[in-house]
Amino acid sequence: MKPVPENRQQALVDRLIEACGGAYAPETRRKYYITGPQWAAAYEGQALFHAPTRKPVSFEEVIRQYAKIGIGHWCTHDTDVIPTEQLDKDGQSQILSRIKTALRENGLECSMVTAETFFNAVWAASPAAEAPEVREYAAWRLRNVVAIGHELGAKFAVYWPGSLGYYTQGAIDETDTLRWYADGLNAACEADIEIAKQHGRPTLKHCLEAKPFEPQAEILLPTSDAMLAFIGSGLLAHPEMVGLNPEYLHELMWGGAPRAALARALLAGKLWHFDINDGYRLKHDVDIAIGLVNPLDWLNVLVLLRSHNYSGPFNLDFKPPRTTSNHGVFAVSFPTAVDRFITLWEMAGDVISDPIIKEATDALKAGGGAADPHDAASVTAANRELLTLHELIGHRMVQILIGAHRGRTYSA
Ligand code: 3MF
Ligand code: MG
Ligand code: MG
Repeated sequence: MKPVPENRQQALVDRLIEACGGAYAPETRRKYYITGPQWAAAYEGQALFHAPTRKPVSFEEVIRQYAKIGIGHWCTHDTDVIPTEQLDKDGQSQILSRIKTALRENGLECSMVTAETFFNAVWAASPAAEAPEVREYAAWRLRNVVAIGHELGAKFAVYWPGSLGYYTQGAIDETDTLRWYADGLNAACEADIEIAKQHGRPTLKHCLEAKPFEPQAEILLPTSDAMLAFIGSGLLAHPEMVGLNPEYLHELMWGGAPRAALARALLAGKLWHFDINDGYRLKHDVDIAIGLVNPLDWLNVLVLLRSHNYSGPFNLDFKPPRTTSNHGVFAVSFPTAVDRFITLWEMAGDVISDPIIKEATDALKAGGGAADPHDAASVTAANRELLTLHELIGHRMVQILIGAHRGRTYSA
């Protein structure tokens, strides 16, 4: 092939993505509770070792492009859109009114707001630092995020306490830090109760998001399970207002099974919001888009969520790779992420209604009917053949994933 001149590359990408087929119409995509973060689309490719590879994108452009793709909800950190020094000032109200205009003109809703408590230098020692003025600043930021949420019509507030930890052990007392962190969340919930009353709206659902490492060396609430224990610790004034926003990759990062972590959150009644992406076990936060690494695991996750009627948002918290251009972010990255999600969600429906999986599962639950349930040998023998069905179910899941259940034949 001859070199492809720069001015023909976008057309090539557009033609090939069209040729891939399988794209859903924007109206179909909008039927799913999919939310698009400002920060994901505006990510310029920078990181600790990386310079940006893309140009900045305004929130107006992100909202317009999400509308075109069929992503019906938008979410943001306070400082993605409002410069830190303008928070709770005139600049904030002006930006909020521009956001509301952009959302209205494009038929999008703001689903969630989140506080940036990890980027600014003020969080060097976390939002629950020893110095009371840092904690007062954090409480003020959280209260302001709640106010922004109500102003924009959001239903959820998310908190990722990425700087709640340390680089060197022994410098802080973890129990103090956790108490102080709870004080910040309590301030957010108290403010929410007041502001919700003024607006005649329900209070927000406050969702904690855990990540096991990054950016600190040690994180005090590293997993969704740690977050559940924290919610139940007695430190929160309104534990009923606080739930979870697990992130798929964050659970994989510590070596856990995302599906099992989600099951524990479901049992606790705290699975309220879900960040969807992909990546590798026991690696850093690569934020690859859903289904590009672990489609079978993702199918399993969605079977669990469909079986338990999860009805919260699916938040596209991934990062378009640095190799993707500004054009590619909206031409390839977001539409294909959405379409893989929808495909896997629909396949999860196929799994749940698959007669083979259903019969196998029912048989396993019926058991073999041991003559003496207090005799190990008799119980073991009664189930010996049935238990082969576990592997059969695994095989069937793969068949459904690759379409082989429809009777694919190969020339061999
Ligand atoms: C970091 C994350 C965050 C959180 C966000 C919402 C930048 O790994 O996942 O995204 O999702 O701060 O609270
Ligand atoms: Mg993440
Ligand atoms: Mg996240």
